[in-house]
Amino acid sequence: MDKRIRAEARSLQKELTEHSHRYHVLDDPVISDVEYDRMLARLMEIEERFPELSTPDSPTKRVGAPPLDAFEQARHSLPMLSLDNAFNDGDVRAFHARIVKLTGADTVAYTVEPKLDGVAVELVYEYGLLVRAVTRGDGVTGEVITENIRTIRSVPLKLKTALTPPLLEVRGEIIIKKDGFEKLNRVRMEAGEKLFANPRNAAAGSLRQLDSKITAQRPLDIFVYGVGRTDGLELTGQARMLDQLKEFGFPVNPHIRTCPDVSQVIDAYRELDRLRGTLSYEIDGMVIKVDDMGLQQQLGEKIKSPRWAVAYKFPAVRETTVINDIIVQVGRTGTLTPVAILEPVNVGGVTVSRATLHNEDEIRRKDIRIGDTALIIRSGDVIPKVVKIIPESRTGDEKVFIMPDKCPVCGSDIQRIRQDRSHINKCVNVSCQAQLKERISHFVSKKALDIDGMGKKIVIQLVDEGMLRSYADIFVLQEDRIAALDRMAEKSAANLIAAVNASKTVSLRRFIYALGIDHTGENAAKLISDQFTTIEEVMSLTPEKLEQIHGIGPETAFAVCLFFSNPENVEMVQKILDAGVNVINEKPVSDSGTDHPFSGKRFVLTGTLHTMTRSRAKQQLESLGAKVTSAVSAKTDFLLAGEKAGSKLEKARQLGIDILDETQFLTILKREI
Ligand code: D41
Repeated sequence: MDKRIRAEARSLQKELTEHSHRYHVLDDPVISDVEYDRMLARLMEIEERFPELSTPDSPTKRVGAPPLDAFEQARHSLPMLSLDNAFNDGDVRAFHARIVKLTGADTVAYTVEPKLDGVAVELVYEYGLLVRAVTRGDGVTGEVITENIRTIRSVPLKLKTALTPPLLEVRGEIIIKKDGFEKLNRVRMEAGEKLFANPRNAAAGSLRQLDSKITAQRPLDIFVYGVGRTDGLELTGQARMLDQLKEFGFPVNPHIRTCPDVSQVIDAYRELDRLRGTLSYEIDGMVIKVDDMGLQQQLGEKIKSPRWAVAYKFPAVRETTVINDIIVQVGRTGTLTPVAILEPVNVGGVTVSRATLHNEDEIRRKDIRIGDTALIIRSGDVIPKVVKIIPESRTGDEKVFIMPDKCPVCGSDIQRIRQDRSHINKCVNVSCQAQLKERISHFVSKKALDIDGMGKKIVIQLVDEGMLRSYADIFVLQEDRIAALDRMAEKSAANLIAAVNASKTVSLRRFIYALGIDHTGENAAKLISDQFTTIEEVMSLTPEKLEQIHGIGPETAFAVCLFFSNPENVEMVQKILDAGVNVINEKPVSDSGTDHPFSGKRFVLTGTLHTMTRSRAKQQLESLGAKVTSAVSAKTDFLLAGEKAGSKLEKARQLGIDILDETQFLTILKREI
């Protein structure tokens, strides 16, 4: 190849990268769009003729890659924590007072940032190159969306620096600006496609595309706000870190300020609230962070959020509308909740047509009647609420709501139970179809067994058809019967069965959470699964033993024991296990020691697995300290061979490597540590 062609390609790559950064990050272009497009077209032509000249950070890589079959999962090397909320100045002063108390500092400087309403992601740069991008997911593991992220023009594919750090994990928020959102929805409307409810949903939907060529068409943007693991960087404070990230070429929000003390933080919040309407993107509050990283370290973190940061939310948005009806919903535990059916109204950019009314007492207290005009608030992602009615709008035709005395779904008796200072109404029939649908939906939800494709609608259909009477029925669903359901394509039936099978290996943490025990959410489930290894062990715990776990209160301890003291529940769990579900423990290597037979071993996975996906198997192995590689070599310790294993199995046999089938693998994986 001609040396001049190579030089031209390199020079175009460099210049286009610089111009793209000036345009998308600095908002300060120095050449015209036409000129940019001409240079890009020339570079594409060269790279097509000489593919060896196309580097991973070439600007031509932003147009999208071949579509994926599914997203891989990846574990964040440091968990992506969430933020506690503050709703008024008092909350912020209390946050500050706790920091002063815990650190003994006289004054604390804070860096404050607009809180963007988008999708949190982590971008991993190795030796300066973008190698991986992962969604926040549940904070521990997320989906690998590297190809989609590459299409975002303001994301650097390569760091702008001569002193490249070996590792930099950058965290930020992917957003769609207001004008881009409106244009996107206009185009969708013209094409007869479903509209996105708000910019955040549009951003999330765009990142969830398996075909990155579609993502490339969406007006996505990013602001970065922090780092995960780094190697080769000296970081001392939040503001200086953001400056460093800006120098590396990342977009950092221009409205970030450092405040010398908490009073200025509160001033900055007022200022940001005033500015809010003029911003080109949506924000829902301000994030306040202790600037000094030494102090941050000293303060540390709770299970899900750091002690050194808080989100000061903007007040909820309000709107008035008419209550057309009040219906009663039956929840997972049988609780009847009255819900207001509203004349649809736009509240802060979202169309609201329902609002919770909590319980009968609340309706009485607020004297809410069918036909009333009411004030509705919506704060962030919380369910809209009816604040009060507008008495001046009464005509006299409003109807008083009467709580039914039988369950509206199964007709069973309703029990009135005192709870705190009010009453709740409960359907006494544990096999009530409405409860069953809610329980199963919870059992298969993202944070529980995570059965993809088993949304609320499908669950309702399956229960109505009599195909689901208990959790265990999920695992014996038959593909042909599902395919025969209304509105169900053959392909989706097959996908659903595959997802059910993949969920058959589940961590103890997710399993406990999935059971939907009172007072036992994600947190409690994690705390319990950190202390115990098997579900059998958890089922036989006493309240005293549970209460010894730091973070588990008497209510949870009692609820868990009560749950397992019911023979029906024990039988229900046994049936799930009999249906082929493997509950395994995924303790991190650090607390489990290195005694597991798989720890430190090199694995290659091949073929189709039936009780989990390969990526889940990989996660499990890595959490035990094993290494998973793609090619079989003399260094490989084990080959995990699923169905239809091909050449890798052959090679492993030739090399005399230990081969495990799925059953053998699971037996060892589940071994107590
Ligand atoms: O703008 C944001 N949405 C934002 C989110 C921000 N400016 N800073 C953040 N800082 C953190 C910590 C302090 C935990 C590093 C965050 C988030 N977290 C966050 N985003 C989503 C979950 C948590």
